[in-house]
Amino acid sequence: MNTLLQYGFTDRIGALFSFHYPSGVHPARVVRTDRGRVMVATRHGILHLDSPDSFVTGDWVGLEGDAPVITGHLPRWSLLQRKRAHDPLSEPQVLAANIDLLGVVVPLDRPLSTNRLERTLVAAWDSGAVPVVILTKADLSSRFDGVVAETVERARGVEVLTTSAEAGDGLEQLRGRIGTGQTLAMLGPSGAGKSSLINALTGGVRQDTGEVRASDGRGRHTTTARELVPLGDGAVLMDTPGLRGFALWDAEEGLSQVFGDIEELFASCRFHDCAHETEPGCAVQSAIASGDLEERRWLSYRKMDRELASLHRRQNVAEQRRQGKAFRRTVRDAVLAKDYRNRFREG
Ligand SMILES: Nc1nc2c(ncn2[C@@H]2O[C@H](COP(=O)(O)OP(=O)(O)OP(=O)(O)O)[C@@H](O)[C@H]2O)c(=O)[nH]1
Ligand SMILES: [Mg+2]
Ligand SMILES: [Zn+2]
Repeated sequence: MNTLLQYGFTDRIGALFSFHYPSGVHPARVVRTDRGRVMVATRHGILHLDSPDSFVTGDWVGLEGDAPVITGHLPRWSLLQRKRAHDPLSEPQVLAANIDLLGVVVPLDRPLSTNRLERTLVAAWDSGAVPVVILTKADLSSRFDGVVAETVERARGVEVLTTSAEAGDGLEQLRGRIGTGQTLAMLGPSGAGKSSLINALTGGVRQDTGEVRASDGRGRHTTTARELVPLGDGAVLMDTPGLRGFALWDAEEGLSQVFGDIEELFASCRFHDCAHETEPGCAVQSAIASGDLEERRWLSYRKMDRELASLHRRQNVAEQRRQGKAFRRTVRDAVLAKDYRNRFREG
């Protein structure tokens, strides 16, 4: 099997390339990026190229020339992105492209972090990929009672697969979920066992793994780059560094996917502009009071909703500032032009 097929090339991708590029442009896929360098899979093997930072792991790119350069990428059918920590307004950080399945990895060697699970599911749905929850370290599941059941309940209909890289459990099922030409990216906290699972699935020691710290059970951020790993048969995995947090970027659709039941309640509030706090006839507050809606879940929704609202407010302010500057520049140019014309007339 040629290298490109191993990295998920299919007839469909071939057709997209013929549609978007003239002949003479060769298809390739970004396997990994490293500040100004990219590693790409081509029909003839792996290449390391210099490139601007506009390409991300998973991209299908066009190569041109004898000393090949990347000339562009195919439209992305899924995109995982988040808000940058220190540069909140300009651009999101794009983590990965063209993922079909997003594995939300939940380790069974620690208590479940419900908020993290919900937030990751919001981002996963929003990317355009289909989320699947992957429980890892099933051999340690007796350490904390009820995490499996709790995860299934919290995942609300998203498929949950249970695995153990150590004992070899659930590997077949997971492998069976990734079809030819499909890519599954693993997303989860450091030390969750993402790289170990990839090694178990490929039957090698391709990805470095690291012990969790004895003191608090957290990982050591062993994996440092997003990287595609072929499984053979054209199924592809993406290993990613453990996430500390995940600040959302324009993720309203993902939020509606995960919390659709809450958003449906809004229509039943007495006032159409209900803030769902102390208003009489608030459907949200009455659902909490009757036990139909868990207060923790409502607070989790509200936190993410406010985060997105504040992002948009700041984006709008930045946009207005930008437009104001452009307007002032136009006025100034017009004044200068008039001034010039007048002088010309006088002269
Ligand atoms: N008992 C047990 N330990 C596991 C299993 N999978 C992984 N581990 C251990 O968990 C630790 C962390 O595993 P990694 O695969 O490095 O975790 P990771 O999610 O890739 O972590 P980062 O790269 O830091 O994000 C290692 O010590 C693994 O040996 C498992 O199924 N069972
Ligand atoms: Mg890792
Ligand atoms: Zn209300």
